[in-house]
Amino acid sequence: MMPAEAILRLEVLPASQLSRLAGQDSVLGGACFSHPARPLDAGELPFLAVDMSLPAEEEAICEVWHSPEPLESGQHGPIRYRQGETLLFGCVSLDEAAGGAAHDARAPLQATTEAAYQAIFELLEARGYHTVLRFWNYFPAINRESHTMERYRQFNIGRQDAFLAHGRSVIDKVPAACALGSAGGGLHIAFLAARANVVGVENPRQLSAYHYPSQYGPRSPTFSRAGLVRLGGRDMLFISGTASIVGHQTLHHGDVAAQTRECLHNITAIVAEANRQAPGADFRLDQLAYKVYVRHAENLATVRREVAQFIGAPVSAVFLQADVCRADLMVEIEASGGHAIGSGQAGNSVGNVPCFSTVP
Ligand code: 3EB
Repeated sequence: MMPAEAILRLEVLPASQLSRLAGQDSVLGGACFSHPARPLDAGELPFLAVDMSLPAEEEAICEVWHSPEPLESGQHGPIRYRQGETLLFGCVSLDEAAGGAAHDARAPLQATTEAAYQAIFELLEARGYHTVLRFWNYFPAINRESHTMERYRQFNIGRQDAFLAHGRSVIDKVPAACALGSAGGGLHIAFLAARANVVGVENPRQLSAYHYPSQYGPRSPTFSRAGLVRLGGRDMLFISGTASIVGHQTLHHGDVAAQTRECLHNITAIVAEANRQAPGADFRLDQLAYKVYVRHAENLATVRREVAQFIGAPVSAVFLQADVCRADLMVEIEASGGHAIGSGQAGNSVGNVPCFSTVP
């Protein structure tokens, strides 16, 4: 007997192949990365087109989430989404210039972020999806100062205000996330939500980000180190962007190889913590799908080598060039596991994506 199809599958493929997905019923949505951002041929499917560079030899790539449940697409204000009975994927792209009225005291990015998150929470409340598994946040010039504050810090205020406005906790029970600098364009947010309970996983090596002291900004970032959820009989883990931070401090200034190893030590600790909280799950580093953001393109080969050496097995890994949310961070790594990985043609097991894999 064929094994039951996984309720959630991640596929990574060249953007040029996106059009062949338009007819596939299983597509929830996703994000495509290229520099400059390319217009997408995704029909009504919720896909982000993010302006982000790839390693020179690779063409534009897309991350595509699939689910075998019957799915329907919809739009709620600026948000495009697609949902089944269990899962909802949505995305929103907003022009910052549109954020805030002329007399608004808030910085435009703060106002736009708050508006985007308010719209997302309204949609989730209307559709009966109360759990977000994962947010992805991308906006340009993340480390640039404007309105007397670094833009990442402006973003943190807007995000937290929207959580508070919707009566959501800003500590403990918060979703996994990442926030990266894109090369241009507006504010892009994608999210994966579920009708299931998610457990926040913290990293014993790091202070929870929602408790960061005010030296990193007037509002702490609203995210958990990872989210753990059981869907379709399988435990799944969504690991937030993970950097070279121990406690709340950046380690290994200027040493990208050491920063990469520190990221992976942190991910190892998060995986151990997840396995402790879900004893049957047995998450393993070499079974996760990774996304690696490198600040300086010239460090890419070094980061690739460190990731390959640390994991010691071929894994699905997408490499992108992006600014990270602290000026002294040179690399950030996110990961997920427990869902199926790959094209779906070779069954539902976790597999490699050869053209994007790191081979030790
Ligand atoms: C850190 O650990 C690195 O603001 O959503 C990682 C993951 C980081 C998510 C976010 C920021 C975010 O603080 C930065």
